[in-house]
Parts: sequence; structure tokens; C-alpha cells
Amino acid sequence: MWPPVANRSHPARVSGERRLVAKLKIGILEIINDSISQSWRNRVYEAQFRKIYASLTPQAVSVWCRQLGHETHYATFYGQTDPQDLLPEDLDVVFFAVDTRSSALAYALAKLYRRRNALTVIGGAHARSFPLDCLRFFDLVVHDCDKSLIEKILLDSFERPSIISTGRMLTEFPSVEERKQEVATASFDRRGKPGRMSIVNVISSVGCPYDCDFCIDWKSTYVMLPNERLAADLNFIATTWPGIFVGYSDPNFGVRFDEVLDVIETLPKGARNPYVMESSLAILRGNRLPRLKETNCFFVAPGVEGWSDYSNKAGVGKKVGEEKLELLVAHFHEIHEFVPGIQANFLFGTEVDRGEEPVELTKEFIRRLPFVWPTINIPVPFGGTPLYESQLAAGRVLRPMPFSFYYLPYLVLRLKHYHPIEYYEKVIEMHEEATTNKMLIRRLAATRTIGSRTHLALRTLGMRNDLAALREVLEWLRSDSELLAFHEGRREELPSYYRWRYREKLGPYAELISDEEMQPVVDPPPPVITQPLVQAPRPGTRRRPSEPAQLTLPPKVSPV
Ligand code: B12
Ligand code: SF4
Repeated sequence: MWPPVANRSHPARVSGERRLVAKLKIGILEIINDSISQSWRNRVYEAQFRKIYASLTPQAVSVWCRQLGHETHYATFYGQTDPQDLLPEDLDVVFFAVDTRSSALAYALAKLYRRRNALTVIGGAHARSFPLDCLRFFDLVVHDCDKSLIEKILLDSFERPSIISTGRMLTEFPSVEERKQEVATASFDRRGKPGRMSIVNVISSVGCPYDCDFCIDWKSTYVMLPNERLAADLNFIATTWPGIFVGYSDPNFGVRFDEVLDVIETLPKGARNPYVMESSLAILRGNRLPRLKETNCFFVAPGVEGWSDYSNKAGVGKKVGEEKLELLVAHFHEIHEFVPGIQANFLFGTEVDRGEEPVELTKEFIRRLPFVWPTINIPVPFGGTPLYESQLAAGRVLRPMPFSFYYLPYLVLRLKHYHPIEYYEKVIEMHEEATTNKMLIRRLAATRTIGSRTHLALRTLGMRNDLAALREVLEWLRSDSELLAFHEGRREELPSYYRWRYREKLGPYAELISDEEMQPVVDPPPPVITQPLVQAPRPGTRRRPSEPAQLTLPPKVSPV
């Protein structure tokens, strides 16, 4: 019966009408890996590096459900075990938080929980990017949410299946103190104790003033969240978990730099936790840099992106190519005087990249700045971005590619200026430059702290795994004519290589997804519902049209 009505029910008011809603058993699962780790080496790496990718909103959803009087079970899946073992079996509602890479696993799990009669809800980056695709597997697909939208979901106020949203950015998050239980589950060890790598997420702003065409925040408005909340969160962390890393989930930290840093500086100097953040280079300059050191900034990850574009947010005006390189080298040296850990994000294969130049400039950057960790990204057309729209319009999106391949080492576009084989050779060349033993020794010598050295050594190992994966795809491209024809745009059907890979990644869950379901829905998404329908569930309306017969739920009786 949905929503279940039980003796332990609590009253809820919807649209002036009084309903009795039981205490629900709710699962919140954040999926941050696409498969179960198969080797102990992977398990160690995932536990150190992937686990820390847990995000803020699923924790907020868990807190809200608890505050609304329900029994909540929150977990993150980063490859450690069978994801089904992380939550109880008999859940009434399961919220999935998913990025696009992990979407196939989320789809398979959604099918399982539907069989068990749970309401399935997906939110997070994938739901924002590809809501229509999600709609095939979930009852509700959430774009933007807040506590009241979650409450309405629990009151069964929406038709199923639906794409729903508050229609505005979330600005009211539970405090860290309220999220304490979720923070321990996501970031601490089994005994609930913080480890050396544990990170507690906080947020000081949402939205971003820049408009990078590959980012889902390209048209959002920057909003600074209340200073008092950040101050209270930082104070709570400093007193409860001194020394632990604080991770800012801001899309672009410090757009109102002085205001945010003023808040951090309200804590006494010795009490400030080390922190990590993503920020534009344009923000990180001049007399702001000493303040980063003063406030205990440990790691910063600005985007360089390309050598012929994105110069605005890199703070180099209209400079491109060699000139941009020289300015960046000087700028990164300056930052390194004040911040021990630095990452530079590159994007290779954009519309304006062509020939050897971007490769040579990136390699030169790597050689000249051994203390900077380079991430070299493949262009990925996430839905909801101008990149997606333009590549779709130009016919360059490999439409049959399941969305779970939207990450390195997989190429899901036909690039304007590079043949696929040439492209892989060049990406590999840059990864090789970054991961040689000689480079590792130079990196270790160029960094100051033991923490930064350990970090760089582990990331070198991680990047060597990426390199192996890139080389594997290149080998297949060279030897498999079907695969090459697909990437050259001469063949429409998904090659057997990707079918095999898809099933291999799903492992024991592979049988839940048919060949037909592997095919993604690539069309632009329909409008989202921003107003809840607020209606009593109608008896007999519980069938999900896209589900095979054995998975349909029995009709339910309205509890109103
Ligand atoms: C902070 C951040 C990180 C951090 C923290 C990770 C995290 N998951 O938050 C770090 C640095 C670790 C990171 C890593 C990566 N990231 Co990142 N990251 C972001 C960033 C900048 C902000 C996310 C954020 O917290 N925003 C603030 C919150 C409040 O907003 P929100 O996430 O949009 O959430 C709203 C809704 O989506 C919804 N919602 C969100 N979660 C849930 C869950 C439920 C259950 C419900 C109902 C609703 C819901 O409600 C919220 C309020 O309305 C976004 C870009 C952006 N500007 O949004 C990219 C972004 C999420 N990252 C992205 C990527 C690709 C990555 C990496 C794969 C990059 C890489 N190459 O390694 C990795 C791996 C991520 C992973 N999950 O494994 C992509 C994801 C695209 C996609 N469709 O999958 C994004 C969107 C950037 C982009 N290209 O546009 N990232
Ligand atoms: S600066 Fe960062 S958050 Fe802002 S639009 Fe560009 S990639 Fe997105």
C-alpha cells in the first residue's frame, strides 16, 4: 500500500487536506562507482580516492527524511561490496544519487527495488543531464530539490513517472551537525572514526558567474549562502573533528572571495581545518593568495581547460597558446608559494583544438610545473549543456553509446579536428608524460609536505590505470574494424566491444538490462514539473508503462 498507513503514523497536511502517512523506511544510496571492485588493489584505491567523492545533497535528503519522522538508511557505494548489501531489503522508498558514469548500475538497482515494491527516485548530476533516459527506470526523476519537495514525494504527490523540480537552486542545507551521522557513514572508517584522508563537505555558495559550455552550471546565477551557517559549520567541524579536511562543494569557490575568507578567519588561526576547493584561476591572484595560506587552504583545483579558449576564467584575458602558457606557469608558481596541493584541469579535443600544439603545450606545462597535478579530460557532452546541444546539432554525438560510457577513457563524440586513433595517441602521449618514474621523482622533490607527496604518488598510480585503459581502447580501435567504423561515423549500431564492456562493468547485475535498454534516450529533455500535482493516488494507476509485465506492481489503494 502506498503511502503505507500504519499504527505508528504521523499526520501530514497536504493542500489543506489531512492525510495519515506511516513512518516510512527510506534508503538513500549515493552511487559513486560503476562496478564492484574486483581486486584488492582497486579496493584500496577506491577506499582512499573514490569514497571521498560523496556529495552533499544525498546527505541533506537523508537528514530531511529523518526530520520528517521516517526511518532512514544512508549509504555510499564506491565499489567496496555488492551495493544491495548496503541498504535493507524492505524499503518503501529508495533515493538514488547518481552521476552519469554510474547510471547503468543505478538503472539495474532501480529495477530490483521496483520488484520489491519500493518507490524509486533518482537525483543528482545524471538526473539533471539525462532525465528522459532515467524516466525509463525510475518513478520520479528529480532536477532541483529542497526539503518541501522531498516531503511531497513522500506524500506521493506526483504522478509516476514524472520529472520534477522546485524550479530554483537549493540554498537551505542542513548543518554539518545535523548531517553528522551521514558524514560519519560517507567519510569515516567502520568504527565511525575519521581517517587521514577523510573529508567533510561544506558549501558556501551555489551557481557560478562563468559560462563554460561543457558545464551544467553554465547559465546558473551565483548565490552566496548565509555567512552565519558557514561559520557555524566550520566551528562545529573545528571542535568535533580538529585537523580533518574540509571540502567545499561550491561549483566555484570564492567568487566573493573576501566575504568567504572573512568567515573562515573568524576561527582562531590554529583551529582552522585544512581545506580543499575548486576555483577559477581568475579568482586566485594578488593579495588573495597569502589569505589562502592564512586560512589553511591545502588543495586547489582550478581549470585551465584549453590553450585556445576558456582564457577568461583562467585570468589571462585573450591570451592563447605560448603566451597563455607563460602566464600560467608564472601564476601557478605564485599559487604554490601559498598552497601545497594544486591540480590543473585540462580539456583536450574541443572545437578549437587541432594538430600538435595543444599536446605540446600541455606536455610543456607538465614538465615545467612538477608540483601541479594535471587532469586531462576528454570532452563529454553532458545533457543540459551548450556542448551537448551543439554536438547533437552537428551530428557528432555517438548516439547509441550508453551514458555510462560518458567518461575517460571513452570517446562519445566524433571530434572536429582529430581522427579517433590520432586522438587516443595524443591523449596517451600526455598521460605518459605525466606518469613517468622521472616525473614522479621530480614531483616528490618539488612538493613540501608529506601529505602532498603521498597524494601525488597515489594519483600517479591512479593515472597509470587510466593510461592502461586508454591504451586498451586504442588497441581495440586499431584491430576491430567494427569499432573504428562506429567512431568514424560509418556505422550506426553499438559495437560488440561496448556491449561486452557494459555487461562486464555491471557484473552480476548485467542480466537486468536488456540490449534494447542499453540504447540511451538522447533527445532533448521535456519540461520538468515544478508544481506538485498534489492529488490522491488513484487505485489502479501504479503500472509503469516501460516495465515488463513481471515487474509491474499490484494496484494500490488510496490511503486518504
Ligand atoms: C563539487 C563537485 C565535485 C566534487 C564533489 C563531488 C560531488 N559529487 O559533489 C569533486 C571534486 C569530488 C567532483 C568530482 C567529479 N566530478 Co564533479 N562536480 C562538482 C560540482 C562543481 C558541484 C556539485 C555540487 O555539489 N553542487 C551543489 C549542489 C547543491 O547542487 P547539485 O549537485 O546540482 O544538486 C542539486 C540537484 O542536482 C539535486 N540533487 C543532487 N543530488 C541529489 C540526490 C537526490 C537523491 C535528489 C532527490 C536530488 C539531488 O538537488 C540539488 C539541489 O537542487 C558539479 C558542477 C556543478 N556546477 O554542479 C560537478 C559535476 C557534478 N561533476 C562532474 C564530474 C564529471 C565529476 C568527475 C567525474 C570529474 C572527473 N573527471 O573525475 C568527478 C567524479 C564524481 C563522482 N561522483 O564520482 C559533472 C557530472 C556530470 C554528470 N552528468 O555526471 C558535473 C555536473 C560537472 C559538469 N561537467 O557539468 N565533483
Ligand atoms: S567556472 Fe567551473 S562551475 Fe563555473 S561554469 Fe565553468 S566549469 Fe562550471
